[in-house]
Amino acid sequence: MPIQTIETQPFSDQKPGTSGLRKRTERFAVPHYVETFVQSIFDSLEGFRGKTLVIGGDGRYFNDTAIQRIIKIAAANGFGAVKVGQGGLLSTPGASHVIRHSRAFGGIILSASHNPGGPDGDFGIKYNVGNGGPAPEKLTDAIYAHTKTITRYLTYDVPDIDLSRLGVQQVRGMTVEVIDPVADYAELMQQLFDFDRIRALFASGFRMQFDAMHAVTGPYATRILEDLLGAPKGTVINGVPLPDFGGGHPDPNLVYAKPLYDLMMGPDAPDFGAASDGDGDRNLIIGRGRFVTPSDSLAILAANAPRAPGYAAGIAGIARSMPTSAAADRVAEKLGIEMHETPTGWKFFGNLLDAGRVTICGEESAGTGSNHVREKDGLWAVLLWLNILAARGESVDDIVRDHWATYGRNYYTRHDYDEVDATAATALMAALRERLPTLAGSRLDGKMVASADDFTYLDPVDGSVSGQQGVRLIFSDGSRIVFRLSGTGTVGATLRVYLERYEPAHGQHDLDTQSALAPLIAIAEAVAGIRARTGRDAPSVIT
Ligand code: G16
Repeated sequence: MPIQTIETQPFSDQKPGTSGLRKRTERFAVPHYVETFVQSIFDSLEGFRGKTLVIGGDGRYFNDTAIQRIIKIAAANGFGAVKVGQGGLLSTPGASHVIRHSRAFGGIILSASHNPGGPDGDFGIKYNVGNGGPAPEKLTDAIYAHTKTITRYLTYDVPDIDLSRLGVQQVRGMTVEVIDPVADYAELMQQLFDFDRIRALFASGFRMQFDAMHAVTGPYATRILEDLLGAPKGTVINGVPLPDFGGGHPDPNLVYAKPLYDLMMGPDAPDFGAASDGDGDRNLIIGRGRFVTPSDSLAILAANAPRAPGYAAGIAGIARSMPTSAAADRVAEKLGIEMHETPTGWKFFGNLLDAGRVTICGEESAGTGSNHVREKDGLWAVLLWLNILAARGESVDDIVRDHWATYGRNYYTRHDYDEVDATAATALMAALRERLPTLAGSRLDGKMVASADDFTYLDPVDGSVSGQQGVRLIFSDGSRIVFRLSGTGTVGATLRVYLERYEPAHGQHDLDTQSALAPLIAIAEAVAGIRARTGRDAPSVIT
């Protein structure tokens, strides 16, 4: 059967964002839309003939349809083999591991992460390179350039693969291996963590609830927590992945994981609560009566990592995205290790991890991970917390308080204004940028602005420069306000305002976060005119 060359036309809206191409599902359902983007990816790559491509997704609506099309396009373009998760499932960190472990050329991950799924929800396609990490900007720029000039894609008119059957099938000359999505990943986790110790913790009556939010981590968490670590059945809730995530919003934050939060703050709270998102790379950590912010979690995990066997020799360095709180910086300073501040987006950690300059990375957007893969990893964070809890024999609350007593506390919050008019949001950012030169050195509500800039990142490994990564106002007392537009929204624009204030060791660590940051919140409004420009009285989501 000959390769089919299908004529197509460029779509004007296929520019990858913070993490691949994310759009409404209905957009991806437009004829040739998926094919055009996937062919543009392949047209941007060199040297993949005969090599392996990993494919998997978070199981959302359209996952299987997209996978079948991608398999045929991969075969027609000359890939030698595809590894695909059974049922089309692979968590994002799971896919990253399979790419690395099988020395694949790269991988395609289908997900819109924490965004809702279904015909009226969102979908996404992302390409990961051979190190298992998201394509760097150079490559996403090349993909975008191809989407603007593409005229054809290659495919085969062959029957679909049976994604439910483990083992090898053929698409013309290309082998398609349907793999157990969990097996390799579970093996890796056993190398990193002290499973015996965590097993003993559960055996001693330690209680946990893990909310898989009907998303991809269900099978991973059930196998690892309940089957391998002996947590009681029912520890994992909402563990069956569903195409529409059960109608929910698979975002493990205090808004969408509210039932878990309420449980953990209630009288019958288990010892430990956790959740992950649609594709399994984000995490939410809550102890009995204690929510741990992602920024604090990064700092605490970095400080305690050597308690897990995989990190017993210590960590080389820490990296965080610029808007993430500086809590981890204090840990790095104390340990005398490298600390890096990168733009938002996991792709910026890849070079630092590959060069061995950092071991642990994290972002305020509920992502933490290490050099074990090249994606953030929700279940990894949960297991490292469990390992630390087992090793220290203290509660989450005790560990958090002890951390603040040692390093001080970075009060931190993020205010999101979702689905704002894109023109208004762009104008707000432009106005802020224009004011930057006069803001530095001025006083805002009595607070001295020590510096005001638009963050530019110089990658210390490959020398690449990424500009316009967020407007930041840094005050003389170390507090910060950062403004940026999200690169993952699918409707209008999402304005993110990040606010941070440092309270030193043995200071006041029990204030309510929003009250502690109220003066900064007022300054942010005054400086950016959020209400007037967006018409919004309050953020849509506060985390
Ligand atoms: C993605 C990226 C993260 C980023 C987050 C938020 O996460 O992988 O690096 O921090 O989006 O980005 P933004 O602020 O631009 O919306 P995920 O979990 O959505 O893949």
